[in-house]
Amino acid sequence: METSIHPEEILSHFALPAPMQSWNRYGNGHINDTLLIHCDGADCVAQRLNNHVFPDGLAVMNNISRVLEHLARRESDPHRRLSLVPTRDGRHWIQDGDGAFWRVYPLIAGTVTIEQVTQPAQARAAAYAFARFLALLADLPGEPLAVVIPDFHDTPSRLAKLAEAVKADPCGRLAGVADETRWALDQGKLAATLLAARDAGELAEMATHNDTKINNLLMDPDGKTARCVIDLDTLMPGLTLFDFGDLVRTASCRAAEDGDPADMTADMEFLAALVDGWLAGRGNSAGPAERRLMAVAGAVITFEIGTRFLTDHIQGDRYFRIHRPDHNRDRALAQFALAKNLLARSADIAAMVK
Ligand code: ADP
Ligand code: GN1
Ligand code: MG
Repeated sequence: METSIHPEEILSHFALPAPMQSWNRYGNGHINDTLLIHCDGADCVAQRLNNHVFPDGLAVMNNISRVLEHLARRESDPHRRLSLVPTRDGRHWIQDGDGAFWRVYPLIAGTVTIEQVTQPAQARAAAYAFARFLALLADLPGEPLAVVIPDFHDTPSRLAKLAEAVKADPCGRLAGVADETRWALDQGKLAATLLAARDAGELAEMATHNDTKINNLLMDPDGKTARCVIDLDTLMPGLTLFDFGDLVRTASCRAAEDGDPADMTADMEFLAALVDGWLAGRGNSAGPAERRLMAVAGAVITFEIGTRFLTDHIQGDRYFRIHRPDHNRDRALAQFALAKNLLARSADIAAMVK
């Protein structure tokens, strides 16, 4: 499934801290190509932005530069914030022959990313860090961020895309996922929850991260203290509950995103820690609607990502990188199981918020 990558020429355009010695693939992202670049004493992380998923790479890079510049005014310690390695001609990116954008970040050494939460302290630290990140973005000067993927967290429109894929069934895969697809197509009310509150004027859009998976956070090696929010490609206007919901999706459950559906249950201690960390980080900014809908945001966003995995499975795995046949189906079934479990726990979560 891996595309072949030849970074040497591209990287020669960046003002790396020292000459590149070697490189290897890095991380577990589903969309971009991420490489660890070994340079004498100061490693870097280089990424090729997927230009099918992000057709306007310039808008992505402008959003990221603006936000990093803004964050740098608040956090001077380079070990606690992301920055971009400039190109030799003073830009922050290079386009390759296919038009894809490349950028390089200094590696923030002495940090780890976790794929799964194992202790409540990690969940609390992550929720606090992502919530603080939003607080720092709240006074971003200038125009709103560019919309780099329209309707990214528009769950009803994600559901409509599933319905279209079902109609076309281009790979004849529908029969294998008929029951789960029928269940998903019935969830219009759940899907509409967050946007309905936005449309009713109860929730306002602001700059949000939109991909707050637990592995998009660098932590201290103890795995309990958050250091730096990363993976900023999906920065754009959104609802804070998209970020809380996506974090609940990946940080409330001990199993991986593609785990056995029977293991896709939320841990009550992790949920309580997520709620606690989020409210501490949001402070007075979390209004009544945000607090009320925290109870269901995890279920909505988990359902939404499940819908996207299922759509991609039916369409022949065109969007998310897969590592085995039927991987997107397995991810979808796991996410739907977790969404159902989170829904069943919404009254408990509401009680935690109070
Ligand atoms: P992707 O889009 O592939 O998910 P990320 O930006 O999340 O890309 O990077 C993938 C992984 O690489 C992260 O989970 C993290 O482990 C590591 N990583 C990325 N940037 C840095 C950095 N600046 N310093 C240290 N580790 C990093
Ligand atoms: C993708 O690139 P990565 O792996 O951080 C996806 C997210 C999904 C996530 C599911 C641009 O994130 O929206 O929630 O997979 N990113 C994009 O794991 O679609
Ligand atoms: Mg990532």
